[in-house]
Amino acid sequence: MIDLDIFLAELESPRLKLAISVQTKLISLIRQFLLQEGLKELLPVIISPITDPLTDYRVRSEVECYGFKYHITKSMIFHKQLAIKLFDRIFCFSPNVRIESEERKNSGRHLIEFVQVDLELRYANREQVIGFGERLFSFVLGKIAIEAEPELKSLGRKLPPFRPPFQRLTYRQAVLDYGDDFELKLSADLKEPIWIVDFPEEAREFYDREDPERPGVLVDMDLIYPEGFGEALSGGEREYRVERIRERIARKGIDLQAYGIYLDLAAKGLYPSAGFGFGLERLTRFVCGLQDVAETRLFAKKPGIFSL
Ligand code: ASN
Repeated sequence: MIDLDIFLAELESPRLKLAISVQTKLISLIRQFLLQEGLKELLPVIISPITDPLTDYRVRSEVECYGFKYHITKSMIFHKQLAIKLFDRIFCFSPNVRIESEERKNSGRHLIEFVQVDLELRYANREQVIGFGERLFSFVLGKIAIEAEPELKSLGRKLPPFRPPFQRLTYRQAVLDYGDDFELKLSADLKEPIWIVDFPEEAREFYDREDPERPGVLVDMDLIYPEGFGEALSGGEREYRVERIRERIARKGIDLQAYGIYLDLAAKGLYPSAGFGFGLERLTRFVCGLQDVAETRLFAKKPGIFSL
């Protein structure tokens, strides 16, 4: 059952009003930066026969139309790889649905429906997208501190400085220093963001490119927010050669047929590329200094909780 009182209180919440006002400005700044950089904005794909496998490719929501089965987008990764055939640099404000485990209900960082700013750059390598991400975050965070000053003041938020280049830590080192679940502990120790690079193959999806010189190590990265806010951004270089993609899918134990359409398209040729995505609600949470990502949007859906 939906708790109508909680829902009605949300519609009168001054804090939510402030957060959404900041978010509106963030959306405008992100778009401004990306358009200035010459990226084309794609409209989001909501349903498709292919979507990101993520942790378990069988966990996905489906809709049936005209006898065809579509999946609700978990991320537009494959559409990004295809779209850069038309334009060399693209982005999208992409709504994603991910059926997270109920244990994540109170993580403060998970919503089953969220918006990801997702971008891809043809022929780019990791170094270039890291630089691009640093410029994007510095631009947006530098400007929002000024443009949303009244809202941030009312929320009692003082943003920490963002001075790129940010430090880097390998995944291996992060695990050695903080343990397997390093994200939050590391984040809590940080005063500035940090890049985590070189995820092992088993920690990521099949589309992140394997380093040819270091088998099992991927040419990818995450950006971690400081002050305990956790992951900001995730991305990397992509595997674009169909044989290697097929091998990686098989190594994951995924049924090749589930990605048949993607493999057939990849066989026609994909460009080398790199890109990343970042959650808009998580960015809003960080900028506003909020406890819970559910405080950044109306109709927020936490894992396991039925809501509007
Ligand atoms: N957007 C991410 C990327 O570009 C993929 C994801 O959301 N899982 O790598």
